[in-house]
Amino acid sequence: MQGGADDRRFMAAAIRLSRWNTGNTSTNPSVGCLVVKDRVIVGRGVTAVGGRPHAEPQALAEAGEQARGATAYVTLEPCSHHGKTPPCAEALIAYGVARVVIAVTDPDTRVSGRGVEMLRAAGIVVDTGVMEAESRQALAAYLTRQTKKRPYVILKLAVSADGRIGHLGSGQVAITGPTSRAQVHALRAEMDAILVGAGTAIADDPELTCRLPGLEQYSPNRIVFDRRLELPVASKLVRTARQVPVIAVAGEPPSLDDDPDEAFQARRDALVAAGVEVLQCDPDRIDELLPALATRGISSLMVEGGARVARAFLDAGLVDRILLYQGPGEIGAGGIESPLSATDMPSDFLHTRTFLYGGDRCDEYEREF
Ligand code: AOF
Ligand code: ZN
Repeated sequence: MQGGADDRRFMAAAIRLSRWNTGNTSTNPSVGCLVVKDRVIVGRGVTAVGGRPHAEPQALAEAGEQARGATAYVTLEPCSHHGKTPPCAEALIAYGVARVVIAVTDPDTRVSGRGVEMLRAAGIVVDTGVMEAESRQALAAYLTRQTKKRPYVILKLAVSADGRIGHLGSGQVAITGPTSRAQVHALRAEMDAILVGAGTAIADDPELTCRLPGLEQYSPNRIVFDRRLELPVASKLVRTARQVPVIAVAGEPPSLDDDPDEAFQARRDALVAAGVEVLQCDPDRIDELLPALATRGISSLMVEGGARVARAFLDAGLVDRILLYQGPGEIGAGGIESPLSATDMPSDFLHTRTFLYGGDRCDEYEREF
């Protein structure tokens, strides 16, 4: 483990600070920066909502003259490139910082090591790898998109006490209580996109937005696997498509023989006219869809339903974290079996945390990252 106790303590605080804007700086990561002088925090910065300004200039501005000779703790290597803002490494040099402690080096090809080089060339002491694992966790969406060219994927499932996730044809079933639901809405605000299958979208008519007061503007893009473009124009998703984007993932348009009335084209035109974006990509090719989403700037994706979609993501090995909510009630015969339970977790997932929300339980499982 790198760094002394003080370094780890301040880096832990910088990581906590970075979480403030997690999910709302995309495609930029939410980075935390603390400027520390004589063991006192004199400046704090977190990447602003929207991605700019970066963390360091904000922390330095707060520290002002006190930055001279101070130590800066940064959760990601300071940038060295002239992007939309000047390089943060230059700002650290200009303010006269004596030492920079970094958790994770930046895989962005415009940076990747050059930030550290710039600082060292200016005579600044640089230490890297302090609290690296914890910071990688906090930067998981950014790092996944940068290195795997796909979004970080969370699979969320809500399962009844008798192992079912809903009831065929009867719309939304309340499996978990209000505390869990509020927590899921808070998580939605941290995600760039949320995905459901057409079956769930049609049966449940969900809105998939974040409806917690004050967080509404952070609602994720909503994606529906809708091979035949059956999402009704009157659905809540389509009716709100101009406020919060909706992407319908359609399969190949049918040939004229299969679609003599050109009904598919008509449905496509109606959805597009209502503000829905139609993305043509075979819903069975998740391995092709995810890079296409990453190219559009989506770094994190929550898969919310239903059973088939969940199974497809699991089978493709394209899930990074599983949140398994369990409610106390039973659904009974005729309910849809959960595609997953605590006893049949894929072996590469580790049980990382348990949360108790009212009468519900939520178990988190993560793949080694
Ligand atoms: C930092 N501090 O707080 C963040 C950094 O588009 P630009 O010009 O804003 O650059 C985006 C890149 O900047 C991004 O890919 C990553 O390498 C870095 N993000 N760097 O020094 C920060 N958010
Ligand atoms: Zn920067």
